[in-house]
Amino acid sequence: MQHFHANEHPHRRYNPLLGEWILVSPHRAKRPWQGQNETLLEETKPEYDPNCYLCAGNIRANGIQNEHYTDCFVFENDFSALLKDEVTFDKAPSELFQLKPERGINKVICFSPKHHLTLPEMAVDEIEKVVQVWKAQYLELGSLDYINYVQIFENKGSIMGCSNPHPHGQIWAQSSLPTQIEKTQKNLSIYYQKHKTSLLADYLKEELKQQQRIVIENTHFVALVPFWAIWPYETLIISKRHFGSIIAMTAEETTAFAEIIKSLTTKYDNLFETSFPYSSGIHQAPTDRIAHPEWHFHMHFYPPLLRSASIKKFMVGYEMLGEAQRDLSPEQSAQILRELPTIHYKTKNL
Ligand code: H2U
Repeated sequence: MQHFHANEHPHRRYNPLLGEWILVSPHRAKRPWQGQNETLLEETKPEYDPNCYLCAGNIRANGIQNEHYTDCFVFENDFSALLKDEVTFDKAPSELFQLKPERGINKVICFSPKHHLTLPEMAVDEIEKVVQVWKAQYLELGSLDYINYVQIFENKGSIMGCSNPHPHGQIWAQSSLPTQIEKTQKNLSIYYQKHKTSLLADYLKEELKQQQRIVIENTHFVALVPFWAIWPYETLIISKRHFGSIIAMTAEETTAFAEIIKSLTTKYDNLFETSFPYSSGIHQAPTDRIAHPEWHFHMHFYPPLLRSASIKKFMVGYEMLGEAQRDLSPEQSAQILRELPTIHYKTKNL
């Protein structure tokens, strides 16, 4: 009987943040591919697009004019998924048909007035301004009495369902903890009560010791492929210091956070020499006016691309019915990302 080797034998790994298992099949990474092969058109975009609803001074779908902004611009989503209005509700509780009203606010943040840029192509001080806006929004929305959680995220690329290439992200603030946050909070709390330490601080210490899944590191943050990653090039940015939310970040940490976002997303673009699509988002303490020593600031990047600018991983079949599965090991992905340059491919010959 062969002895188990994580690079050769199928195995399951545990995600301690969500309390879920994933299946890793490293022996399958070399299988031939005869499936979908989409072609991506990378057209050059103008710095200003008169037809873009996010460009400065342009008119949005509902007739409102955007400010003539010069760095970031925030507005309330004209097609919000959540509404601020309070409603009366007197439906009797039912075990199998549970329902409750949900209040919230949705905002859109333009990262830059320059239509043709994306985060990796922006300067660190420009990304830092985005981080400052995230801080201000977390504070402003989180201080509303009916807002208990603020989800900051970016959907990048049409393959992720993003409706416009103009650099932008979104914020959804709401009364309840969304499912992913509720699960994460439960697991962080159990760990904190047991060990009196932060789960992610302990995890990061071990990752820095093992040096197998680190992609990039600076004085205050580490970007790594988590041991339990499900997307081929999924990463997690973790703060080295244990703090619960973006408002606890010092000035130095804010700059370091902007720097690591730029370096990581540049590596992503360099991987297949394309504007790398992903959904990314910050996970941090709820704003429910309760102390949350268990929370540890982190940012997830979930990119779908698998083997080229056009071939993505599908979460289908067994993954919809059983559990998430990957072929390329997180260690192999981390090595590939680690070895990529932090100079953007579009600028290397300038
Ligand atoms: P996505 O590209 O990730 O879909 O985000 C764009 C958001 O912008 C989307 O939620 C909003 C959409 O509702 N939007 C406006 O608020 N005003 C507009 O004029 C068009 C789109």
